[in-house]
Amino acid sequence: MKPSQLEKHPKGSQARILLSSVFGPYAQDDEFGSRSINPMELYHNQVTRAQGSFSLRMFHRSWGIMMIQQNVSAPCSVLDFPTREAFARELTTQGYDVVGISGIIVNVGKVREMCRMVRELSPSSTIIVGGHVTAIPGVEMMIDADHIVRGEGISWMRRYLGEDETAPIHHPAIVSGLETRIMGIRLPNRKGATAATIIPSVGCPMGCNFCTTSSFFGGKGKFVNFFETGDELFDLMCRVEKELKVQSFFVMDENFLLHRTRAMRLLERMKEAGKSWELSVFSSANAIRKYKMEELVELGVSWVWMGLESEKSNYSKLQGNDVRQLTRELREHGIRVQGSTIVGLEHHTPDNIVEEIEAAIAHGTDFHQFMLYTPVPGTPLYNDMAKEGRLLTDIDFADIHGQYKFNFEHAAISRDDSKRFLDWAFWRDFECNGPSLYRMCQTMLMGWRRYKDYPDPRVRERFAREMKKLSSAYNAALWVMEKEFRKVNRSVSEKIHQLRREVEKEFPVMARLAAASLGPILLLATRREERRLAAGQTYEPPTFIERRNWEPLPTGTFREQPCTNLQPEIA
Ligand code: B12
Ligand code: SF4
Repeated sequence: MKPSQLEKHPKGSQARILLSSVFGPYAQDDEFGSRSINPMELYHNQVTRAQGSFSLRMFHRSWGIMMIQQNVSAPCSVLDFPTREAFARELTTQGYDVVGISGIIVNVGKVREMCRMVRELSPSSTIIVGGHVTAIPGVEMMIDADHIVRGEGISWMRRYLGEDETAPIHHPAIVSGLETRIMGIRLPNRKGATAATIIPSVGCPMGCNFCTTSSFFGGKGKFVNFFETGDELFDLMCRVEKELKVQSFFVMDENFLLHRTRAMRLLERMKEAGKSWELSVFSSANAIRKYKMEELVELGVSWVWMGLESEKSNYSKLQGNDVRQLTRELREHGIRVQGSTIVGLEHHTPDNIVEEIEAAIAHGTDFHQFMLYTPVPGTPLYNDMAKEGRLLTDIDFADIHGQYKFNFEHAAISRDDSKRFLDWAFWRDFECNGPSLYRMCQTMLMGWRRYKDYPDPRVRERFAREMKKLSSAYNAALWVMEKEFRKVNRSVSEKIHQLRREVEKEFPVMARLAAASLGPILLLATRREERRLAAGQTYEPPTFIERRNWEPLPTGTFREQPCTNLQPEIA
């Protein structure tokens, strides 16, 4: 929806804006749509959730609203991961003209409640709702908002404030992950220790029919580029490198490697400037195949998230590729692979699904995401299923996210069984392949052995950096995993032992010392974490408030109101 002249805010760039994500706590079952199965975590939510204390735990900020804040000249606050109380306090103390709420489909109950709170606590504010939640057909009837913004939000907000929507995009310096935790140890939030997030574009032109990000930003053939060229990206990365003291970047682009000209220009610039950066990217297998392994390695690609859909499905990105071979090759070149497998495709039956999951697991990726085949509102798949009358109509939107049960009538698999197969897939991957941390160590060692004498010093430097971790803390972790995994799968424990020996062969003093001194401490922390998790421990992100172009209200202009009603009105 484009705001017309009439829809521009009367105060333009003088309007005081609040942009908020939905409120927590998240990892619990509640009436607003929080679900314990759906914590505000990437890995523990959908990748390593069966890995117990070895699961990688961390939070990611709400980048969409951070991007919007950075690209308007109006005074603007971002409130991330608020409690309801923090949201109410902000509404009653800062005199906002505009309140923007960002959510995805599972959050619709919270968005509704936040709109209700704004109407009550800040009645003169205009309410704007954006993000994937707006893809729900008929969302206008579910929430009380003044504007519902579908698709890209920076240009919409600029138009709404009467600003230049074609102005270049300013990318904030974003620390990718927060409060990282593994094996019972919370890693310090040290400057430079975590990658920076870079968002070159949104959407994906491939247009797979189930893909919500592709359809949200225009569907097949369409996407929105924030940074068109490798030069622009390079300049941005240099700035962020300086600001955050990072050499590692999480490139948040659904199919980064698809844009080969941009990626190759970035590589040229990196070479000229001697940048030994590492990049974590999302890419389809077809796009990866457009590069030689050495090109990927020189570009710094050290982690790739790639779909592994069944060879029997007809998602075109895999055709002609032997993805298992590709995975092996990537790992042999030191590139960690995060596979993504859809469980419950149309051709799956109780008779073939186990075999299909086993085939996915046999790729031997470092990480493995499993997701249920899910018609998500707004996608072509959803529309097709609706036409066929196969959508289950009594499913709460909070449960439509692919990590619980089917939201449609599957030809051969029941709803309850969909959950059983999904849970089993996560468990089976863990049981057969071991903790992801161990698999990462394997890949790192392969990369180091292959590239430690590589002619390009940038590449040697990158692998040497990884070895610092592998020869110290990670080797101690291997010692613990070897011990703890004996009770899960003896043969994997043996393999971890072998790997540890290999690491100790490469770094005899350092690695042995680390295992002997750090290992026992890590073992205690791991066991304590296991007990905590068994007792129901969950983790929540901290609340952030960040203000830009901000001027506090002159005293007396805005009277603080008490937050009268935090009691929800549940529809
Ligand atoms: C980072 C991320 C997360 C982070 C959390 C982020 C957060 N703080 O909320 C983590 C890892 C925790 C996470 C969790 C989940 N996520 Co998530 N996540 C993403 C991811 C990878 C990137 C989001 C992003 O920053 N994109 C880049 C920014 C620039 O785009 P954007 O957020 O869409 O914002 C733009 C517009 O939407 C719009 N906009 C957004 N907000 C607003 C607000 C206003 C006022 C306006 C005007 C405009 C506007 O403007 C922005 C700029 O153009 C996306 C995939 C993707 N590529 O987008 C999935 C995605 C958003 N997640 C998704 C899902 C389903 C989940 C989970 C349910 C897990 C799961 N089962 O998959 C959980 C839910 C967590 C919860 N309890 O709420 C889906 C949403 C599907 C849908 N249609 O609702 C996505 C699209 C992935 C996918 N393809 O399935 N996620
Ligand atoms: S290739 Fe991946 S990101 Fe692109 S449309 Fe298909 S599923 Fe979505």
